[in-house]
Amino acid sequence: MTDSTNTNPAIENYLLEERSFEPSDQFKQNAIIKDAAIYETADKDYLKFWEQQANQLHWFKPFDKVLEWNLPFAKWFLGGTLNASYNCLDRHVNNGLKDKIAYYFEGEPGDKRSMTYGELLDEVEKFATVLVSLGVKKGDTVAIYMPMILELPVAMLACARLGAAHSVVFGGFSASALSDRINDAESKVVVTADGGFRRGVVVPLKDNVDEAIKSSPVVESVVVVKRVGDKHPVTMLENRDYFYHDLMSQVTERIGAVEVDSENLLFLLYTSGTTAKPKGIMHTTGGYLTQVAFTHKAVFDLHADSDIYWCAADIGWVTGHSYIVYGPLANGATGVIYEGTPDFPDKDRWWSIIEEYKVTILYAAPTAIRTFMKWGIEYLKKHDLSSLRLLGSVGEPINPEAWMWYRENVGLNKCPVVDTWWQTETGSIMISPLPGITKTKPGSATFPLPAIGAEVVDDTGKKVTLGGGYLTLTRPWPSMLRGIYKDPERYQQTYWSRFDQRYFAGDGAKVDEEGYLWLLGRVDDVMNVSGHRVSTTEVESALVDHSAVAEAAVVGANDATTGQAIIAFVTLKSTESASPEKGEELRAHVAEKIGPIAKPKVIIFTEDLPKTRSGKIMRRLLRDVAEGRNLGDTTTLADPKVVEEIKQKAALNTSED
Ligand code: 7RM
Repeated sequence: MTDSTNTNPAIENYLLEERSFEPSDQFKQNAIIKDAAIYETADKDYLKFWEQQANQLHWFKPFDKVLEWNLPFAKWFLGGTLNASYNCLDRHVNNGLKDKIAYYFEGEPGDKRSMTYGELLDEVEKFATVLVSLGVKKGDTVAIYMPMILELPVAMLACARLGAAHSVVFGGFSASALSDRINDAESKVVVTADGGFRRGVVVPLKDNVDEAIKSSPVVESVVVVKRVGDKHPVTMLENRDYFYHDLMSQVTERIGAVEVDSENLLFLLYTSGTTAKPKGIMHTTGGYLTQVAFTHKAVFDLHADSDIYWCAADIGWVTGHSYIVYGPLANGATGVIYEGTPDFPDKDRWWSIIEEYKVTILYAAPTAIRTFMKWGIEYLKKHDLSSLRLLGSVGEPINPEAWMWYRENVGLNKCPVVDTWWQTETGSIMISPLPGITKTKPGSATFPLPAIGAEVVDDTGKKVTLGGGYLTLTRPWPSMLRGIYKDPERYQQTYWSRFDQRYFAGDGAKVDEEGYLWLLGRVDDVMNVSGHRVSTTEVESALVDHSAVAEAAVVGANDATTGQAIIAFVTLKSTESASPEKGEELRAHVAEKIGPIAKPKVIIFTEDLPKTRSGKIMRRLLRDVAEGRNLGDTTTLADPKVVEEIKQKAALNTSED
């Protein structure tokens, strides 16, 4: 944890931010939560608060105990039984919402589709039957590797319906990353598609699955949704590979929701940590659903009968799990799902979607906002964005400039902006304004939500009331991770050992005079590139996996658009020589091992890497070197000057140990 102080001037600037915005009277009057007393009430008895929220769900059997807490192991709503898919679907259909739209789908090529709650339930019941016919049962883990199409939430909910866990692997991950996740979770069934569309090009998902299975013998069956069809034919292996539509057309039986324990595993989601091996984050049913439903309603001020809600994340990340699938469906919302990128066919695609579906709530990442700033407001001006009434941000710190731009140009100065801090591990939003109550400041996620304990502490674990330190969580919360799959030791070690009795989030934060929290980014070896978590160690091990590489050190350098950019310092084996082509080859190798998101933006070849006496790579120094260079230059460099530069700096910095 050597990088606890952030020297990025852009971040220092936002701590001087003095603008603030009160919710408008009109927004306040109609807000779902308008009484600030909720903070006090929740604080007085946080278990009672969560009990009340849990009781908004449908339980087959009511729980008899709210929390059992053996730090760091939590169990919520003990003795209760429920089903997540029942809560998201059957409950609404039984309450007269059968014909309400659950999702509007917009494919990248422009194809459109919508699904009502009734139709979604029907599809999920059928697919649950299909999964049973493939041998899936309660306790199993199904891998899902799909584009952003409606069959993705269908597959997730069908697993939940059976009490089986899903393990969704982001469609941008490579065959090798997919294989690792399949093996760790021991998934016998993989649900995928022939391909997905990205900027008009087919992403060959099924081909990647075929490749992954070569090193994942555990896989017995593959279900393939036809998405791209003739544009990219796939090979189907007999008695292993089945087309989704063929299996679905044979279904006559419908599977009812299986009653599961509150603590039954709902899903695994792999996330990058500080080592090369991604962690399988475990989320269970009752607590997770309780908190995603509450936060989705409270933070986005969801009026389910009139709002059109669009979370522009990918379901392959936790934001999509919680705020495209489980939160919105548990609340009976109408959502939009868009398959592709914001610049296809042109840079106004998002604004045209907002205009077309009359989107009222938009949830997006700062990196997207900064990209739109770069593209210019002419793309927004072409469209009517007046339907919007609330804007959310997630995934990384949002600089005040981007926050203001979002508020002024997308929100037309009338929409509250909620900057929401949370993690794969927290399952749902933890720090955020309540839009009908909180005075916001551009760049601050403001305060912990009701019932949440969040504090900044110094190096020794002492609470900081003004100034900077480490973000910690002081109380258990219902949607907290229940552990790391098959590795309880690592769970304890990663999150609960740095500070006594506190969850260590891995983020730096500052508290201002009014108690507002300002998140400053990671303090560990995790980079945040366009809102995606990438581990430096993971990229390093992908690089050294290449036969030409002797050693590699990877750092995240500040980047005006993507937040951080991946910069790799590489020492080649003595028989190899550095060249732009070699750099390209290494970048391609990383994409193959992990996925395109992990590709270094720049590779700097050096003869040596600066190390401490104990042999640790001096990353902070490398980051300084990287940030001192013109990183706009994406061509790979073989530059002897860098070595000199590193050496000189190292001479001044030998104390970093
Ligand atoms: C939801 C998500 C988690 C990491 C987290 C932070 C960073 C997320 C914000 C943020 C500042 C925010 N899950 N982060 N939200 N930093 N302000 N509003 O992104 O597991 O993929 O990443 O993302 O560093 O630890 S995640």
